[in-house]
Amino acid sequence: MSTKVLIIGACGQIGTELTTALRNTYGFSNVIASDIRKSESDVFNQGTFELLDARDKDAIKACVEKHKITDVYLMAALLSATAEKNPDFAWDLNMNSLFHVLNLAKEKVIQKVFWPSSIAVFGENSPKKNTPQHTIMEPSTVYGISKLSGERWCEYYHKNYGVDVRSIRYPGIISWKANPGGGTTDYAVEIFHEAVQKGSYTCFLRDDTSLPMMFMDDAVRATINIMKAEPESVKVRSSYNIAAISFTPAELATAIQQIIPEFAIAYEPDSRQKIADTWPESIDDSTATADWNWSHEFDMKTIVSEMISNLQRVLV
Ligand code: AKB
Repeated sequence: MSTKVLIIGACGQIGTELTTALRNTYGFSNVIASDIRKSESDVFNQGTFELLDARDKDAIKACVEKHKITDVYLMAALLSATAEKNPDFAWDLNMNSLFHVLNLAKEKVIQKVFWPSSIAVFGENSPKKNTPQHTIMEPSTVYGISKLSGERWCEYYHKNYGVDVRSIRYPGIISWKANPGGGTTDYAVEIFHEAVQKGSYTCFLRDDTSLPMMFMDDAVRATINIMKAEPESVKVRSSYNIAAISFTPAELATAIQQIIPEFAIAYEPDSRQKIADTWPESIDDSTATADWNWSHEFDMKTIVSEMISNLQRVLV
């Protein structure tokens, strides 16, 4: 059977670029983008788009049947900072959407599921540096708890019902095409916008807060590659650690100053600092490398120059 993709939550930061990459991989007519609202991005005027609430199983099923979908990428979620403000809604969205899609796969209505997890599954008792694939996981945020629970359910559905579900733990994702929303790592995108537009930025994390980060192109490639991997090489059915680089806001500011020397940064940590303090500084992704040949391509220097040159082109 040929691959026909539905992306749920396509208008978010990752979904927007994943939609383009999946269309390039499987063909325009084989990729359906959906979200609760259509964003202004041109990406969604170029192919089929459906309005879809990720919490509505009947609507997802109807959409899947209408378009003869084989693979679902479930990108809808409330991220770490927003989820703290609205725990009930975050739990409802993050968990029930996953159950709906896993159950459609269990019922053999769809063949394959991609569901993103996050470095937020780790907590203050996990090793901070080079956090291993398997370790203590005691998340203290609503988002982290929902992602760790989701991971356990993914593995359960795979082991008990044979569901082909695949997942990676995204670090903070840096991109210039669509904005992130509601995350703790969002500063690493905002900083570029303000550096280019205003020449200064007030960071909501402390200067020495080191977090794992990745350029969007690497994140999208990891997502497509794990979905294309042979089923037997995807040995971890909870979620894989993947990694690229780690830096602090101060290190990022210094790298930006190499290109924009007058750029100034100030620090006013807010409630997101408490979340960042419980997350890893760096991630060991050797299991993903061994199982499905994962490795990142973009380093700090390339990311900074890509971000600044593209934002100077589209914003100024
Ligand atoms: C967030 O900051 O909440 C997300 C994530 C790391 O999952 N970007």
